[in-house]
Amino acid sequence: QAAAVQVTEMADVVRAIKPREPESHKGSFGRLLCICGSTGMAGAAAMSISAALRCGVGLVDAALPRDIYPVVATQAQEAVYTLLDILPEGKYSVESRRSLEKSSSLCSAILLGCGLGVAPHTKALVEEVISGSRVPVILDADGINSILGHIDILKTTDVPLILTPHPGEMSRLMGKTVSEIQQNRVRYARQFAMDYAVTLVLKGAGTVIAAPDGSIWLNRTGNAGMAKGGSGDVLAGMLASFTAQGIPATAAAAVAVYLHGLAGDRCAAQLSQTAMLPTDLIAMLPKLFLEIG
Ligand code: NPW
Ligand code: AMP
Ligand code: MG
Repeated sequence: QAAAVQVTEMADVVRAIKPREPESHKGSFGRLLCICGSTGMAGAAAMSISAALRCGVGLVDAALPRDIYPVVATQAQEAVYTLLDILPEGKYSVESRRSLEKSSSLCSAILLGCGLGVAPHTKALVEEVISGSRVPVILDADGINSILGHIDILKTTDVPLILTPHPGEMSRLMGKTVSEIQQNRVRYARQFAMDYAVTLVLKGAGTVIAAPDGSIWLNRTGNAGMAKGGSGDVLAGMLASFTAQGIPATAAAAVAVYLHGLAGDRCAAQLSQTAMLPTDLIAMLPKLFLEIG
């Protein structure tokens, strides 16, 4: 029997997003740990954190290298920060590891990988987080690049995992060419999701979301104005925010991808596909949430 294929609609978004009860407090909306950013890629951290904040999460705790903290914290003032120091021998300091453990023990979801780089110390951290997390993990960008060659690490955990590869990342994950992936997007997304029991978000025009049970969500929002560095970091932050708030993995992915694309369509109408920027997607989110009510 063929697994279900559905197109995400606004009604799915409205159903999934938790109303903010009058008596609620920041603890009611989850705590997201973002392990993102590296020297030279502060922007990926800033965009993912800002996007997460604009999607309603109660608190973002961002763990990042000390040298990029000033610029990121200026962009995202609402987050709290866990500063990481790397020792000359290429390992995190003992204090950094302790702080990371504390942050991990408090959070309700972890976003891992936007602009993280693929140095040995970050690769080792990615493995540890995947195997040791007690909360859902969203693996994007260098989080995905860090597990190439030992993808079976995904099978070492029972917590929900969500991977968000673009076609280039998917081709590396599956050992197929980009054109093979692009010609069989649903098939490869479903195969990977079922083989590794993860939610797989295969990005690009017509993003495909595959659930561990093989069911598929197709997305129809979005446009080529989003084909710019940083768009994926915004999506990852949005998805992680919804996951941290308790929306189940595959629904969170469908909702985030739909709203990310819708923000893109509104930006294109107001700013042009040529001039719109990934940060404009974040700035558009409040208008979308006003419409959702
Ligand atoms: P090409 O060039 O088309 O032949 P990478 P990345 C290939 C961070 N960022 N869509 C493509 O081949 C990210 O978070 C930081 C996309 C190319 O070789 C990551 O940590 C920013 N790619 C890190 O940079 C803003 C496709 O894939 C390769 C493709 C690296 O991420 C930018 C690109 O993938 C960025 O988000 C397709 N449809 N088809 C910041 N401001 O801090 C083929 N490719 O090498 O993983 O690079 O995505 O930029
Ligand atoms: P990344 O390559 O990680 O920065 O992610 C790019 C983001 O922009 C993904 O969410 C893509 O689905 C989206 N995107 C890029 N190009 C297009 C396009 N032509 N149409 C729709 N969405 C796109
Ligand atoms: Mg990306």
